[in-house]
Amino acid sequence: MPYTSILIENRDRVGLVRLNRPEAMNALNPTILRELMEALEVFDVDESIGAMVVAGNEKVFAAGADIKEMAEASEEQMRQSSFINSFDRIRKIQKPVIAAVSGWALGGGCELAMSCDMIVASEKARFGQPEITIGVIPGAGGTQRLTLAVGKAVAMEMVLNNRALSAQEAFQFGLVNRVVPVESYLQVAISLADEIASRAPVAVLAGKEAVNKVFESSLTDGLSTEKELFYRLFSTEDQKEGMHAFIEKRKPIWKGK
Ligand code: CO8
Repeated sequence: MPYTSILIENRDRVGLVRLNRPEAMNALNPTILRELMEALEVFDVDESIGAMVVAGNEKVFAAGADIKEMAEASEEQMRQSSFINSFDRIRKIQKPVIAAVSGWALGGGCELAMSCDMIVASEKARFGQPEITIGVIPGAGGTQRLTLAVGKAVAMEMVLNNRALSAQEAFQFGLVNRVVPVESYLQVAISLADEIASRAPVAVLAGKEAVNKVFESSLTDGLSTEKELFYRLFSTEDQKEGMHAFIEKRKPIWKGK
């Protein structure tokens, strides 16, 4: 089925997904979320793709869940809807996903950016959790991921009092990886993804898995997962190739196994 709310592109080894509901500030409804997750899942199993970028446009990354479609929902309808649960599908993506954010990343849009592995922000990016202004709270990880990223003090202000962060503040608080001019933010994100895609593929997946483990476990469990993944890499050809290439002072040729 052709997508109606996203645009996808292959840029060499990078799979690019652009949210495309400009008339609604890229508000997230069940269709756009389903298409986004499907596209990421297709790229995830595509051997020609090593990393992905999720972007909006210069003015808006995504202005959150679609308020117009959600306004009349009952508690039961929200519980039964696959909407928020489908958001979780991004956690199963194994390859790195970079959010390229310009303009507003609000509510579910901020949560989507934070669900990615890295964020490249344009100078015009603004991050916020304005749900309190419409009588709710974040429902797709905003209270958890935001607090882990920026700390309790800033997260409380954002969630309880609609404080939005400029790109520079988000950088200072450790929410984003880099802040670049609007003209280049998408290209910078694609180049970063491309660079990662050129690295040892099995080790890239292991690195992502190990870093993400920190959000789900005690230090003891996390260290043990990391060690296990580290040991397993010694059964890959790429580990031998990488280390031999270093010793032989040449560039490694990765096989992805
Ligand atoms: N939902 C539906 N429509 C929206 C949304 C939205 N979140 N945001 C903007 N739009 C629509 C506007 O209604 C408007 O439509 P129309 O032209 O028909 O009136 C159009 O987009 C353009 O918007 P504005 O005229 O408001 O544009 P501005 O440039 O003046 O303002 C803002 C841009 C600041 C982004 C503003 O639109 C705004 O504040 N939007 C709402 C932001 C918000 O409150 N987001 C939180 C939503 S709740 C949420 O995300 C909960 C997450 C729970 C889990 C999510 C899982 C995915």
